[in-house]
Amino acid sequence: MTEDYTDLAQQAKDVLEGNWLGHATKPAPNLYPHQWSWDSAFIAIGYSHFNQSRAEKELRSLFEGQWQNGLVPHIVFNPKAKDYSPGPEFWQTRRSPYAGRKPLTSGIIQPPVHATAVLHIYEYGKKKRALRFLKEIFPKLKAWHEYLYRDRNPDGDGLLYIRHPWESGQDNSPIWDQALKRITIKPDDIPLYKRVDTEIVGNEDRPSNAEYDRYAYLVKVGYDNNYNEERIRKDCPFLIKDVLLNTIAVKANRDLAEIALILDKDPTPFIKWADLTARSLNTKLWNEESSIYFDFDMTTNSIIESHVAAGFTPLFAGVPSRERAIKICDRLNSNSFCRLDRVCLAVPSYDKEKPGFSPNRYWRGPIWINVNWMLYRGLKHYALHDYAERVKKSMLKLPEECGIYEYYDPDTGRGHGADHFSWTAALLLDLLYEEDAIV
Ligand code: 2M8
Repeated sequence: MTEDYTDLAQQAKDVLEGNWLGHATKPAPNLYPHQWSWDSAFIAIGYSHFNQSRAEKELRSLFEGQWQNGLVPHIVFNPKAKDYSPGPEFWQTRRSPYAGRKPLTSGIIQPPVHATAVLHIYEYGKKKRALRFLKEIFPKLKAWHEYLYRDRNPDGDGLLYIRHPWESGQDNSPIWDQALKRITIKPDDIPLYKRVDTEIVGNEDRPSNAEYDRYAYLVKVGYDNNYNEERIRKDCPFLIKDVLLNTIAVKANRDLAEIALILDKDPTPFIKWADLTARSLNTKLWNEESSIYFDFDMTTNSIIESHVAAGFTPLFAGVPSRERAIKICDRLNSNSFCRLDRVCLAVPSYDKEKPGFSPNRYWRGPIWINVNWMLYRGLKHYALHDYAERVKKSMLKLPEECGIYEYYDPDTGRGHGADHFSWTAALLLDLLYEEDAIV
């Protein structure tokens, strides 16, 4: 790259520094004052290029919240932050025999990007130090993946399920619309909660109250069942095999197998899991007509035909055949997403031509940098360079021209949600370092 990105890189580092809590990095200054699981993995990927010790600390502190059954919670609460809802008491994790008392955590998961982040630290860090970290974290990563394939894989097909929209990381994605609509709850069944998110960013950028009622209710299903996964599975009206989470699991298993090899341990279980999940994504969730992978609803035993960008992320884990990868690229290169021959930015999170598309409402249309980062790496893997270049350019242009935001309007590029957003900064840095754009 010819342009000088030193200033932009410094801005991104300043964002991470500003969000540093002393033990971990919060996703954004006000909206997200705790530590989030997949955010921390993306953040560690960014740090791995210029601050190895921070990258390690980030993951170490997240795994301090790991449950005894291996579950890595989606939030590890920061005791100093009081103004986030739902807070630690809402989760009642003490009902679980596996949850620790300190630090307090939520009771659900997020996509397992962690092994990928750890391998990144090894690849870019000082080897001797990284090896010590690998040794320390390997048993924890192993327990985490064992949890996923033991407790979230009831059909044995390697397609892990989520039991809350927050577990996918894509809170109000259109994927969940039908499943959430089916849940009819009596007002008494909704635990009391207070929304603070809409006091910080615009109402129009965030999920609706009806969605929040259901999010709160699904948390209750977890604690009412003492976080016993077998009981939750029988009781929970929301059980979905999600493409994004499963894609990330494939990649994480492949990376954990690499880590095992580096440590002279047996990589076989991780390779088997990766192969199993990849095969099922291909045989069960691929849709030939629309060139996309769709989620699967376990409650109705049916495919959820929702055309979201996450449906193309299997590229990131090398899941599709080359033929399918080319079809995916053609679909991306259309009016529904982002055409190469038109003025358009990166890939929006939802098909622009489908009902319910919104350029600003969170996971229902805006551009997210983490999804584009996965697509970029996937497209490069399949040597689909033209499209990969477009995605890369936008990933640089958006933060440079519009600020380091949580998400962006796909038409105007305007930033939405939280400003100074950590994973946007971290993945931008990853891109700049990988492309040797920082001197
Ligand atoms: C968003 O989710 C949280 C709930 O977990 C929220 O809305 O408060 C999502 O975008 C999620 O993917 C992300 O990890 C989290 C923190 O950035 O925010």
